[in-house]
Amino acid sequence: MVAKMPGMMAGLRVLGRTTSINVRKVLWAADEIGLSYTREDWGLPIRDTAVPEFLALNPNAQVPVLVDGDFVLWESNAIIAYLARKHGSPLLPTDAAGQGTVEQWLYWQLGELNPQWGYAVYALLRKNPAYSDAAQIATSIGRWTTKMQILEGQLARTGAFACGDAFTLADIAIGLSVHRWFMTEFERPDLPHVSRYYDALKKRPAGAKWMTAATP
Ligand SMILES: N[C@@H](CCC(=O)N[C@@H](CS)C(=O)NCC(=O)O)C(=O)O
Repeated sequence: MVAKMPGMMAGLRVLGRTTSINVRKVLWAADEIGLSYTREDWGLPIRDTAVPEFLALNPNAQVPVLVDGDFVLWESNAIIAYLARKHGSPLLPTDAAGQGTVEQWLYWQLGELNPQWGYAVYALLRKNPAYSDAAQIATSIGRWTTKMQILEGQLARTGAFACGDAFTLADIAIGLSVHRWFMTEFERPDLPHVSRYYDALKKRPAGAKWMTAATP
């Protein structure tokens, strides 16, 4: 399937299924920046990425991949940073400290927060019977909760978004993670700042568009 959007720029291609949390980061960022793009469905179960045509673009066989003319980029957070930088978007501040803070939370989202939920999400959201070990579910939830409490503390400090008063790229990546937290059925501890943040992100048109149910 190829989705077309009106906008300022021609020739930008996003490869990846819309059910992927990492593809959604790119689509949300492109929408916030106001970019035109075509999207091509890749990724299981829709279209296998382990084929030479796709592997030539990303040897990891993973989505998303961005193709911007002759330039190819993979890794979702690198892609959204590239788009913001290329188009001079305030989603990525230009001062070193501001940019460093956004990147800190982007790295944290991929390297610290995301790895914790795997087992719990396969078990409780995807209902995959291969993930039915109660002890491993509990461990995953415990580690995930510890990271979400770190986010809760940060949001209590800023009173607004992940990096301060302004919405940035970090909120796209973390917002989709927070969406996953709320989509997964378990007894969540009350994290009022995370709840308030989730509500604020859903009020953004692009947030409401990409924080939708199906993220298998
Ligand atoms: N670190 C990579 C992870 C990419 C990733 O895990 N992609 C998953 C979808 S969220 C994937 O390609 N899975 C295989 C498939 O969909 O066929 C990124 O952030 O872009």
